[in-house]
Amino acid sequence: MTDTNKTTSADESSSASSAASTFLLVGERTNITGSPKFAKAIKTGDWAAAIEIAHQQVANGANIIDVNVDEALIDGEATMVKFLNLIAAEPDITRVPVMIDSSRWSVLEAGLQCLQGKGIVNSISLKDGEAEFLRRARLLRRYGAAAVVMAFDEQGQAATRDEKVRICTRAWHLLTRHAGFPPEDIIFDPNILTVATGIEEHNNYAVDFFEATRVIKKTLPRARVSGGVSNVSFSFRGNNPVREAIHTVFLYHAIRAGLDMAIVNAGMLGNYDDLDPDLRRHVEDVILNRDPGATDRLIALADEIKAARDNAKLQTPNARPSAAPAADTWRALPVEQRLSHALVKGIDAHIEADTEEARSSAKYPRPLDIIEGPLMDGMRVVGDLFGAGKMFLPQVVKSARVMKRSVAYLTPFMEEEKKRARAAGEATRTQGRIVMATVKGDVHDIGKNIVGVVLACNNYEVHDLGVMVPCDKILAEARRLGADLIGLSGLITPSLDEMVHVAREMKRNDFTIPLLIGGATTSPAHTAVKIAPEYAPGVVHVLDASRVVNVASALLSPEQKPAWLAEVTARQQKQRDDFAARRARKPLLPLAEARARALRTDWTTVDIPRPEFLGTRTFTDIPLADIVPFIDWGPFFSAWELHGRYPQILTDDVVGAEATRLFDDAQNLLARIIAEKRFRPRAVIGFWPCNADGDDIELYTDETRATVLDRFHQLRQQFERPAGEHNLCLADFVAPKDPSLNPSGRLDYMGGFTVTTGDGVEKLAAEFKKAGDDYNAIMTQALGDRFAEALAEKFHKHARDLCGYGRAENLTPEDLIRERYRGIRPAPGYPACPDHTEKPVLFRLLDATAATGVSLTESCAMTPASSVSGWYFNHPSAKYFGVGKLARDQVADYAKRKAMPLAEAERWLGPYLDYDPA
Ligand code: B12
Repeated sequence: MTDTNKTTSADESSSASSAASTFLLVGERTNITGSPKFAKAIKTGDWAAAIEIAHQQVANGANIIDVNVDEALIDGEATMVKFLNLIAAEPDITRVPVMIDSSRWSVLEAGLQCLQGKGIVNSISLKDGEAEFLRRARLLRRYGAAAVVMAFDEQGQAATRDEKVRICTRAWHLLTRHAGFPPEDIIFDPNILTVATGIEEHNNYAVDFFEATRVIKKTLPRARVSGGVSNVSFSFRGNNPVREAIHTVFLYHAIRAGLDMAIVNAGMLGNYDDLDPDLRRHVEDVILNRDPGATDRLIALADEIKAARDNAKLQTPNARPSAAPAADTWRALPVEQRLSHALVKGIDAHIEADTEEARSSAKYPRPLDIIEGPLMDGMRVVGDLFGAGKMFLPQVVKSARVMKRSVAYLTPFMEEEKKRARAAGEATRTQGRIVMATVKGDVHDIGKNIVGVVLACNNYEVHDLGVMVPCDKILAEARRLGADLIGLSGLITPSLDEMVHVAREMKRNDFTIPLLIGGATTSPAHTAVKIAPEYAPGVVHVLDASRVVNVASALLSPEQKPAWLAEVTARQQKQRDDFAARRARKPLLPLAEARARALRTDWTTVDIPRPEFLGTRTFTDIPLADIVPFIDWGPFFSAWELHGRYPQILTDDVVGAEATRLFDDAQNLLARIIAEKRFRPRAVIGFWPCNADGDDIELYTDETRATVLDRFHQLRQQFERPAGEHNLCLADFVAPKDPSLNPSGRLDYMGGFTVTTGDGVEKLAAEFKKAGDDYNAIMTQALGDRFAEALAEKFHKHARDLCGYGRAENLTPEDLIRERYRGIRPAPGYPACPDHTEKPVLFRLLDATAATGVSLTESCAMTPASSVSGWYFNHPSAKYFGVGKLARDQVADYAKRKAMPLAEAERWLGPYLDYDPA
């Protein structure tokens, strides 16, 4: 399958060698047939609850969400359209592709018509014959969608290996030869069928699936394989521990057979290695159909497990599993194994003593031998476990800290060693050398730091040039150091343009090394469409830290590189073609028409609150402890690549233990930060009288409206909305100047804010870094970001109170985090207002730099990094939305309104343009 909009399954970082880390989970909770909660939300029209379920899916780590609204009493077409349109305005959800799932073609088509990015259709099959299959496939091509192809034909469902392979092969040939389907857009579902049913023919169903998958992956190039996993364990309904074990074991073998993705309830999955060995063996006997008695044995064990659980619940309802024995037995192992154990487990208590023991032993005459021997052996284990999804990011970073301490201990001896090695003409060996930087104008580097640690753990030599690094410096350093790779990072959209510039400069300066692209604002699509064409030797987007080692090793392996890069390049070409086709298919509304569809308010009756003060107020002495209750911990775990909802994540079967350890560490550091006042947050908020002037908002010096103080410029959605929905612009939430729209001429008020955790974040992170403690350095940055976001939430609450209506709120912290209140606080750069150049106006009005110490870079990033700035809108219907793509007419009009040269406006809005600027 080719790219979608942001997160994609087929990103360049995938590699056959790391099947587990590229495997995709398709969230099934937004499927009415499998989720009673979603069914209820849809049936009762509780859209907020339905959206929330989609949110949870993504937060729980789903890479794709399956949406199915098939129900006899529901208007499938209208419901699908409504739900897809609602989630289209939720940036956290639209990050992942949508799989439109229905047994009715009309529902699939209705869904496809309103998807913004590339969609996946679940499913088509040969059930109704070849002609119908091809007709549907060709239609899907027109929408550029990928298809799940069920292994069904005119005779029915394929159950055996041979049937599955025969039907999928026939479908593949038809699709590629007669429907123009790119093979990577074909996802076969060769039917996962229920095992252990007591019927002998069913015993081999899982093995049939694995074998069919193996053949399909081998003989039908670039096709993918998927399946619905819950089916396999239906015989054990009501016994979740056994079902989980079956899913886990099944996936373990299926992924090894080549399964690319699976529809699965992530909450019903465990870790293969952590399964009780006895249960695992019993399940494996069934799944691999090892002998005819396997089913009976598993049924007997399942009954025992169920009885034991029921019993335990009766006796100790709140019992938790007993903790692992306090095992210090590893201290008795030989020193190499102790070093390796310390690295893998992230224990630094004895690392210096153990390192010294190894160094002074006759076995390691050179300190370098210790690094290249036991330490690297340990780190290799860490790298492998992380790559295979068996170790989590915080553990990796802790391992790196142990490694660093050991290396720091050895450094003085190493210096001597290096001098000698150099004198003897020997080179020290690393996997490769990478120069990394956050590009000019951008300040954030937590993601880049994480990537640097993961690479260093895998024996890459990482030269991190920091943040706001100009192109010349990146290239000069890469030359000077003889880098094998350059890696760029960026958080905000203006950085994308800077990345294009770096690529061009690499070409102009005859570089030949590959360029890696990463950071929250980057995407495989943007990399393919805008950056890769500028630099032929290879531009590769890396989605996150778990993929970077595969990418780096493929690019630095002379054997692997040509074919690997050729595949990336081919995929990028396809992404460019899809991008062009999508544009042609979905023309935007002319600006005038979009404006005619603006949100209309009855301004004579709507409540317009007047804030308690006009002008600005600065807050400098904000107790840190007062901010803590406003922290949304969810993104904290995401930053560490632990996906799930807080607090449920702490007890999650798969990541719970690691999440709890991480959270405990965070609480300890937080306590220290608060006690030592290491963060010094500041905030400034302001309110101004205003009215909307078209899509602008005019601010006045006072309520007489005699003098215009300044104006904010806003953008409007131009994509086709379903009947009855509006093409929104933030200015719609402000009473207009135009008397025909606001006959009573009412004055409105809006607010603005800048908040920051302050420069203490970088200072403390630097201290940790200097001490070789990347774990706490990254932790500090992650906490700094949480404080910034929490400050924004806290001051929004204050702003709502100042406007009156906030005082009637009675919200829990969860309600605050879920934004269950009136009013919004969009920040320039967010989807409703993607233009970062509105920040200078806001800063001027708030005198934000003087008030908070936050300043703007040339790309309008804020420094210190842990800062947020935005607006307050009070309108009762104000909501977050995405403006989506912009047509030329609007950008020209916008540039004129801002008195900004068109080319400059186009540069700032680059990723949002629906056309190629002249
Ligand atoms: C947390 C967050 C913040 C935090 C901190 C940001 C941070 N950590 O960098 C705070 C609250 C401070 C913040 C502020 C702002 N944010 Co913000 N923020 C986010 C959020 C929700 C998560 C980002 C994050 O921390 N991810 C976790 C880290 C670890 O991941 P990462 O940085 O992506 O790094 C991983 C990969 O990208 C990759 N990678 C990264 N670098 C590199 C480098 C190389 C070489 C390689 C190979 C790989 C690689 O590996 C990393 C590890 O897995 C995103 C939305 C999202 N879901 O992405 C918005 C987002 C990034 N923010 C956004 C914006 C607009 C802002 C503000 C401008 C808003 C404002 N007006 O105040 C400010 C800007 C701050 C500033 N200093 O200028 C936009 C940016 C897009 C845009 N239109 O510009 C986003 C995408 C939200 C959105 N949907 O619009 N934000």
